[in-house]
Parts: sequence; C-alpha cells; structure tokens
Amino acid sequence: MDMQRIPAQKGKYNLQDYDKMRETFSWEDAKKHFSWNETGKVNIAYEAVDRHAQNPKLKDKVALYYSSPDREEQLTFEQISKKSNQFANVLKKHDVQKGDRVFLFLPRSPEFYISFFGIIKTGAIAGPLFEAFMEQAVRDRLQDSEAKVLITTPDLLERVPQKDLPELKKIILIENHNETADKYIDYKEEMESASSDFDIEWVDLEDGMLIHYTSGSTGKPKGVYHVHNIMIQQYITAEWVLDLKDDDVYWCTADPGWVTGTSYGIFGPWLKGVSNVVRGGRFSPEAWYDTIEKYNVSVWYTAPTALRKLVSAGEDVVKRFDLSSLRHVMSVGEPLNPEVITWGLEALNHRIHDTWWMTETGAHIIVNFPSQEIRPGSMGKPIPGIEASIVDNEGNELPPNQMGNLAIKEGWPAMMRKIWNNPGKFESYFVNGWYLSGDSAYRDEDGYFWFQGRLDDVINTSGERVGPFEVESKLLEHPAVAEAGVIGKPHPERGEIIKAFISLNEGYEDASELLEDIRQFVKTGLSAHAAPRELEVTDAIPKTRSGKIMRRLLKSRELGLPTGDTSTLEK
Ligand code: 6R9
Repeated sequence: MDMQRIPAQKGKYNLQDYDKMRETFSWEDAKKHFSWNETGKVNIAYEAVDRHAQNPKLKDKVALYYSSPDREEQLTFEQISKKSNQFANVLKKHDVQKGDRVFLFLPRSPEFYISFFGIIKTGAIAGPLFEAFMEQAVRDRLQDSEAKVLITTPDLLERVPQKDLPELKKIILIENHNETADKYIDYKEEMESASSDFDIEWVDLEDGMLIHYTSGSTGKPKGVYHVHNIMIQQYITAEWVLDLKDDDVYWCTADPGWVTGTSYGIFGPWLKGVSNVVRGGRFSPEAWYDTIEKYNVSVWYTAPTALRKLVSAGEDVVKRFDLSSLRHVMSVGEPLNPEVITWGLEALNHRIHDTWWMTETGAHIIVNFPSQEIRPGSMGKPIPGIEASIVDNEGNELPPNQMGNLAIKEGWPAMMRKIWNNPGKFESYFVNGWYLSGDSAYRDEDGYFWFQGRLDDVINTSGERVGPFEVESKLLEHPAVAEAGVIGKPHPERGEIIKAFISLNEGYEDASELLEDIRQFVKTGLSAHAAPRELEVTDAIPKTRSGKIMRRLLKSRELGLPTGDTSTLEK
C-alpha cells in the first residue's frame, strides 16, 4: 500500500467538510433543490432542461458544446428544450406511451441528446446502446426490453435483426436513407413539421426513466432499471463530487451507452445548469488535450484506461497544449493506479479524484471529495447519506482492514429499482439489508475504502464490463469451437484483456488463421471490446461436476497462482 498522502489543494475546490456533514445530512435536505417538491409530480427532463430554458438567465446559455472531426455545434438550454419537445411530439404521433421502451443506437451526436430527452418527456423509458454493438448484442437487448421504437442511423440499421424483434414497431432514422416501408420514420422530415410545444408527462418519482444493460458473470446482459428519483443523488453529487459551479465548463468523456455517460455525461451537469462538452470521434491524446484547450474545460471526468494512454503518450504532448482552464479532475470505472495520480500531479498539476460506483447504484457511492486528503490507491469515502461497509457472505459487517464484500445499505435514492424482466435476479443482490456489489475491498481505520478485485468472473477491459458468459456463448456458435472458457487477464494499459480458452471440434486444427477467424467472429457478432485478444486451444475446459466452467481455475493456471480447492472439478 502506498502511504503517500495528498492534501486538498486550497483555493481550487469547494472544501465542505463531508465527514461532518455525514452526521447530519438527510436525503430530505437534498429534495429542496427541486421544484417538484410541492407538487409531487416530476420529470427529470424538466429539471435538467426545461427549467433552465424557462429561466431568463439560463435559457441562452450553451448547454451542449458538441465537437467531432466532421461536425461542430452548440445548443442552448432553450434549443434543447424545444428540439426535445419536437421529438416528443414525433414519438407521440407514433403512439409512444408512458412506460414504453424506446432505444437509442446512435453515435454520440446532438440528435442523441435531443431524442434522449424527447423520450423521457413522454414518460417512456430510454435505453441507450453502445454504437460499437454488433448484431447479437443488439438483439439481446432489444428482445429483452421489448423495445417498441428504435432511433438509429442507416449504417447501424444493418446490425438490427428485425426479423427477431416482433415488438419493434418503428425505426427512426436520423440520417438520409432509402427505406420506404411504414415502419421507418425520417427524423428530419418529422422534426420539421413537429411543434416545439409539448405538454410534458408528469410522473411519479418511482416511475421508470432509463434502462442500462450491463454484464454479470452468468446469463445474458441484465437491464438495470432506473427511475426519476435518481436525480436527487445525481444533483447532489454533481455539487459535492463534480464540484460544479455556474461558470464551469464540464467534460465527461464517457459514452452515453454507459451509466457514466448518462448520470454524469448528461444529468449531473444539466441538473446544475452547467455547460457540457461532448466529443465524438476516436481517442487520441492530441484530440483530447485540444478539447480541454478549445472549450476551456474546467471540470473533467474520465477513466483510468484513457489516463494510462495519456501517461504513455508522454509529457511532451501535454506541454503543447494550454490546459490552464482545468480546475478539477476525476476518474471512474476501474482501479486508479497510484502512478497515474503521481503523473496527474506532475503533468497536469492536479490531483485526480477517484470515484467508485456502478450501473446498479446509479450515482456516486464512494469518492475522493475535493476537500479530502487523497490516499493513492483508495477509492475514498462514502458520500453523506450512504452507508457503505465491508460484509461477509451473510451480510455481517467486518472490522477494519479485513477484506470482504463491498456492500451498501439498501435504499439510497439512485438505486436501481429492478432488473427488467428478471425479479429473481434483483432479489439476489441483497443479503440482510445490504446490496452486495460483487467487488471485494477493505476499509481502513480512517474510513477509506480500498478496492481489491471482483468476487465474480466479470471482466473489466478498458473500463467496459464484459460478462464471460456472453463471450463464451458467442464462441460456441462458431463451427470449430466445442467448448469455451473466458477470463480477464491483467494488462498494464487496459486493466484486463479477454483471454479465451477453447477446445476444437473434430476436424479442426489449431492454426493461426482459424484463431483469427474465431476472433473476428466474436468481434463482428458481438462487439469489438468483447473479442478475445488472446485465444488458446486446449484439450478440455475444466468444469465442475455440475457442468459449470471453472473460470477461476483457468485464471489461476494462466497467472501461475495456486489453484486452490479443485475438489468439485469434473475428472
Ligand atoms: C460506473 C461504473 C462497475 C464496476 C465496479 C468495479 C469497477 C468502477 C471503480 C471500479 C475500482 C473504481 N469500478 N469504479 N473499480 N475503482 N473507482 O463503472 O459502472 O460499468 O457498472 O462498473 O466497475 O468493479 O463493480 P459499471
């Protein structure tokens, strides 16, 4: 453990004493920030967009600075409000009702943000998908959610297996296309004739708003269901953790297909009425530093995998850009290496604040507050209003410095409310009133939490959560593959890479062309980030007597670690 400690930097941040606040804070206090407090009826789209559009001081403020290699655009709060009203009218015209699932399969673009809020204004539930998804990944999510409408581009449409999606009634295409059937709706054409007035659907705090699919260690991806109530915690953490002030320019690098890209790439800044930068296009150190310089980004939220790439690009690149607008830097998604924090101090002259949370938690849980001393390697402390602890498998709390399940006391505002279509799965997360995260960690005597690893087989590659089952299932669809077992293997830049062990069917030989063909099969069928970077042919995949793949054993063997208890191994 690195015992180096980095004190808060005075004059930069809001230095509220969260340790003290933790003793008195109640979530009721946070509700006073919202106008729905008196009426009881709400809509998160109103709080994040329309409320500012109606405020003479904010309506002309730039809400979205969009930039990609071939397009640049700025939209004010009023423009987003009106355009999302238009889009809501388009959806209503095509019979979208409260509670319907409307999915977005789009590149990051202004249309994404406009249609996202259009959906929520109708009371429907938005489901953002990563642009990188291939056919199988799209099928699984649209089938499970029974999505009624999909918003996409003509290019991405090729990956939508419409014959397998009987519930999908309409497809809205945001770019020029040649589709003529009734099922297809032309975005531009319908937006032009749609009114920019819309009677927003007022809903209850517990009504659904968003589904993010995420991977576990077993089964298909799960639809994590969030309700409008999520805004309470998003708002308060945008204040406490993102430390947003009125004149900040904020940039969250996450894709809106990921919970970070919605909770903190959309809602956090906009609930606070802060200008938000969105960058399309690929990662490159130059393009990223340029984005900070060009928009005078003051608050920056990114991920270890990107930071590690910036570190390896070297300090010379940093020096070519003026990054003096930066005030506050944060990271999420994977363990933040102490070396990266050291680099941040040297190259950026900023502390990098790690934050820990999950798709299921909806918003920040354990963080390094601006006012807090940073202990490199630690995720920090729980936010006020959250009770986090380390528990054993029965949900009994463990003493300091003992490793166990990182757990959260049930009932925080941003908590998922169900797993779509799978009530049993939802229940399985909770033991003795504690939500078990699947992460192992310990807490030191001062209340700092230290991440140790995943307790299940979920893989975290470049910050993306990948379920081994999904990859194994895809591998098995290849005619050459008889059996498959998939693990995460430590990697200096990507955190983990996916390694697949396969056994081959009769008549197939272990040859590099075949392995490359299998890799491509996963890449083009599922998604690039789910394709194994390493493939190894083995005679047999170790399984338990009940037929479960012993991924843990595969991993121990791969890493040359003790293999532990193998008594259930099928002989
Ligand atoms: C927001 C998000 C959640 C899992 C989580 C953990 C890992 C996230 C981390 C971290 C170490 C951090 N994780 N933040 N591990 N330090 N600061 O990442 O959501 O995609 O659902 O992933 O990611 O393993 O359980 P999600």
